[in-house]
Amino acid sequence: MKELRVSDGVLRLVQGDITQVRADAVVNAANSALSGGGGVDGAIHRAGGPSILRECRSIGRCPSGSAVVTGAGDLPARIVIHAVAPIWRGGAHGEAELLGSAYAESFRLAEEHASGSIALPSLGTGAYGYPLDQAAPIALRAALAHLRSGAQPRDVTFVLWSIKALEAFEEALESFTDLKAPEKASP
Ligand code: AR6
Repeated sequence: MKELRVSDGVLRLVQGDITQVRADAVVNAANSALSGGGGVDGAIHRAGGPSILRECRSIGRCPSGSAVVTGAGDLPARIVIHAVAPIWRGGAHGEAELLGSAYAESFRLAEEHASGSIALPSLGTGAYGYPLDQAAPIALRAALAHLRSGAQPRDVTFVLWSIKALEAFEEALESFTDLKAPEKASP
């Protein structure tokens, strides 16, 4: 686990299953149809129960780069934020902007729902094929911008499924040169 203090907030990188993490808001890697699927989406709907999919159906759709909120069913969370990453098509189709926007919308909705803590997966880097080494800095920049803005939630945890994903996030974090001394990562 890696933990970094940012202003009066905290940014954490952990390896694990996002459905097992306690946080006010849990982010799902959803699709535009909000129809459920594999990966994080499958795990969240399995662990959270059918009420989440019922709510998704009543919402309808969510465009790529955006997010919507439902209750969390049986998950140890208050809300689920269903964020839709872009499908990777080589990188020249606005993927970076859409991925950044999916994260920014997730943080905005978490604040709107008065969440003190948020757990996020690495959006887009599974079925949607976004290369991990390019997705990790986008995810972290969005999280740092959020924490530096002073907005809620002040407690941000990326829950990374594989050791490869954890390492990609750790490397991206270490490559940022704008992290001042008080924000230095501790091992
Ligand atoms: N906890 C944390 N991370 C996980 C978990 C888990 N339980 N399971 C997988 N990951 P993906 P996407 C990692 O495919 O790329 C779905 O079918 C995984 O290793 O869940 O945004 C949806 O319905 C990867 O690094 O999301 C959509 O159709 C990351 O989470 C589509 O997949 C994201 O992988 C969305 O694709």
